[in-house]
Amino acid sequence: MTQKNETSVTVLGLGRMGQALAGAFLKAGHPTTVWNRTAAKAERLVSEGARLAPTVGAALAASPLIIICLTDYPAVRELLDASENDLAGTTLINLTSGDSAQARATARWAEQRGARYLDGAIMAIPPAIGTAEAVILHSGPEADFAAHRPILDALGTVSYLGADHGLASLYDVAGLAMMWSVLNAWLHGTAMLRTAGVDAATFAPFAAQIAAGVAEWLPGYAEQIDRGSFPAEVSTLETDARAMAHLIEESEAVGVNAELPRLIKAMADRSIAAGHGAEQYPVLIEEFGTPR
Ligand code: FVH
Repeated sequence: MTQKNETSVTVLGLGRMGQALAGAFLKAGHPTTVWNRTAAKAERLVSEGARLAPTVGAALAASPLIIICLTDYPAVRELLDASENDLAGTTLINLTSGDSAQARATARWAEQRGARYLDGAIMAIPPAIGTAEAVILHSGPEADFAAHRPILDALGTVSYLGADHGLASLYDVAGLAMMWSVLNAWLHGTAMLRTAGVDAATFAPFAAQIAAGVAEWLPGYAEQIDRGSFPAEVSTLETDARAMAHLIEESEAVGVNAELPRLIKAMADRSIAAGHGAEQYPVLIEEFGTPR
């Protein structure tokens, strides 16, 4: 069994991501114990020097730091609930994707079992793990993050967000909102241009330029949101709503899906009806912050 020294680490879950995580720890020279429900997935890692634990209990006992990366939180809880280990002195870092409520509930469970707990979110694909490109977010007690940071650094660009265990998951889904919104806008524009014979590859560099330009507006717009004041420095929401109407009309005219711009226009119209037409676009934060 792996010697339980300060730099040893256990990885529970050897799917695509878990294998990449364990591989990065091995490459950085950390004694690494692994466990997976389907043991065959450990073969390559064992050939690279990992120790395969025969049971979850043995895997938990092997290292002071346990990295968990399974399909989802119910799988994590099912696995950990079945273990009878004394987890005092053990830090669990759960890098499984989920939502903030699941992260907080798992933190409470871990604390009741005497374990230290950090939640995490991986914003990278498996081949990027172990490189600076891999962004890995953590939240929970800062002292626990600081204590294990030297080991976590083997995984990529790691960062700490705050004491609330739910923060890493919240940032994760906020990042997904960004990613899909940008991609959906590009797909919408591409669908329109294709009706005029312009292919996706021709539009892509123009679209990238627009996305980069819009990204530059974010710090100034963020200031407005944090101040709660939206003076129309460059445009009003009413002006933007007219442009949204053009987008809807053009989409309908060329025969592409107009649902997305209709949804955004409906939000702008509600905001204008509430008296915000002369303010600047980020005033829509009120609409985005209202459950519907
Ligand atoms: N792969 C990616 O690009 C993304 C990038 C962003 C973050 N995600 C999240 O990482 C978690 C794991 O994802 P994955 O890609 O490794 O997923 P799989 O290859 O499907 O492996 C799943 C592992 O979970 C094990 N497992 C599932 N259910 C159970 C259970 N009830 N008890 C024990 N283990 C369980 C599964 O075991 P096996 O099927 O091999 O026996 C795999 O080890 C995920 O949250 C992503 O959202 C990855």
